[in-house]
Amino acid sequence: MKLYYNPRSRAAITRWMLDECGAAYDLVPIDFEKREHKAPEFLKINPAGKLPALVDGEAKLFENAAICLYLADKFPEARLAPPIGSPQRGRYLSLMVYSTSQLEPAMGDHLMKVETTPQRGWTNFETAMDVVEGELGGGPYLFGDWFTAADVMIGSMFIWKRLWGGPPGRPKLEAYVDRLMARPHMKIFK
Ligand SMILES: N[C@@H](CCC(=O)N[C@@H](CS)C(=O)NCC(=O)O)C(=O)O
Repeated sequence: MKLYYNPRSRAAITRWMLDECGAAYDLVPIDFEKREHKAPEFLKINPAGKLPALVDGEAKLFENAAICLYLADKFPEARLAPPIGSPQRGRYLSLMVYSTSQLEPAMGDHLMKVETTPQRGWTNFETAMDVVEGELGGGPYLFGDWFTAADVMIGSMFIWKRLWGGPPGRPKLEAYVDRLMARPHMKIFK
């Protein structure tokens, strides 16, 4: 597999996921300054011209949530996803999509100090944090003791927020970030 990569990008999330899977992969550096992510060859892999992008043989993938879903299913031995047919699968899929469709834009609004209007399709960040705290329950992860790809996707958002700077957030979510950052494969933005 080839991960098109820049350490200062969301491709760090994919790299973390690949390492949690125990996958073998090569990094293909992409230089944003040189606009390599807009080059015709790269657009054949990700037509949106963004990182991350992953190539696995004939398969070309973009969007972190899709890539993490793909990897979790490709490496079942890593036990990073409830299998198809298991009762937890629906909640897992929902959390994976929630991470990019609601949590990420809500956090983006918050960090950029932009008002969140419900017509856009996502909630404000306070509500998103309520949702994640509720889903975490007693933790330590979103599925109790079981670390899954949903923790990679949802947790990455809060890791990113911490790295962005600013005052610490809610204690329960900060403790979650501490646990995630202590994982041996956590290279995100390091
Ligand atoms: N929703 C996408 C977001 C991808 C994204 O915005 N990537 C940024 C880097 S973090 C990028 O490539 N920006 C360069 C650009 O848009 O020109 C995902 O999660 O994969």
